Amino acid sequence: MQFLPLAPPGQAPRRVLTIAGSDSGGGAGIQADLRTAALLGVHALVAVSAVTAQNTVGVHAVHPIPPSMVSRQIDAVLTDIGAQAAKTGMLAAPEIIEEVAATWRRLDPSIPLVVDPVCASMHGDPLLVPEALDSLRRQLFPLATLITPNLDEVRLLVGVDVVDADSQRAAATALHALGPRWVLVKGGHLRSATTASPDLLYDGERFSEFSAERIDTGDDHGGGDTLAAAIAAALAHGHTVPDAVAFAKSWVTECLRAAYPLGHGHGPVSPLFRLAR
Ligand code: PXL
Repeated sequence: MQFLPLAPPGQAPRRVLTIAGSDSGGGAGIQADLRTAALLGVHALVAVSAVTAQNTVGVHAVHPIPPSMVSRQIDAVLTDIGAQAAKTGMLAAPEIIEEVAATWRRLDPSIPLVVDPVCASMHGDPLLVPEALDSLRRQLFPLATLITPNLDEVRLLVGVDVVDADSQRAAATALHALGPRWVLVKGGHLRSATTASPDLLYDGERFSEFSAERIDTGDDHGGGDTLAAAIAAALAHGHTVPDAVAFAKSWVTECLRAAYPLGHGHGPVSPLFRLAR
């Protein structure tokens, strides 16, 4: 695959701000974003929104960060360092989503914002309280350049059960009506897709499909975070949304191929393939 250009030694690389939760198991969330950012040669700025106590088997506890502390982190880094793109992951609570949206409107950083509407872990443990769905839909989606829900999140957000290409289009249309510039309905959990993993991108006018070989592994923890982080990194380099999605799709496919077992549950996808020996 073609990688993003690296900054020359001594010069600042492009910056991506991640607003996300910490996974103590080091597989998903901020830790996944940081790995992908580092291995793609972008500098990650971090606003921690929640701390989770979790391992490869499940989430044991969630501690949301006070909303004002989330906005203080965003303020601190954007007013000094600056970023060329941003992404959100686990936001945990409506108060945090509302604070992030208010901070975004106030700072108006005019940079692409990728919203990965994380609702639950792969074990089904909640990472967002149900009352927060409305804040996502009303406050954050209208500010998003791109939203990247998986099929479980699609069902929660717009009540569409995606089972085939037609319902995937209907879901993309319903999500686009909530205000984001682009929608990517990830097809990774599509039952009818056995050998491919089709993601559908929609901008209100045109649908485009992004397909990649389906990698059958139980070690796919952090796959969605890694995809959104790679999209943000490509956007920070000035790529268009379709080009950034195509790039990130091949990045996450390689990360799935390189995934490794860990603990007694699901191991993480791994960008470490980039350090090929
Ligand atoms: O993969 C979604 C995700 C995002 N952020 C955190 C997580 C998870 C999944 O477990 O733990 C902190």
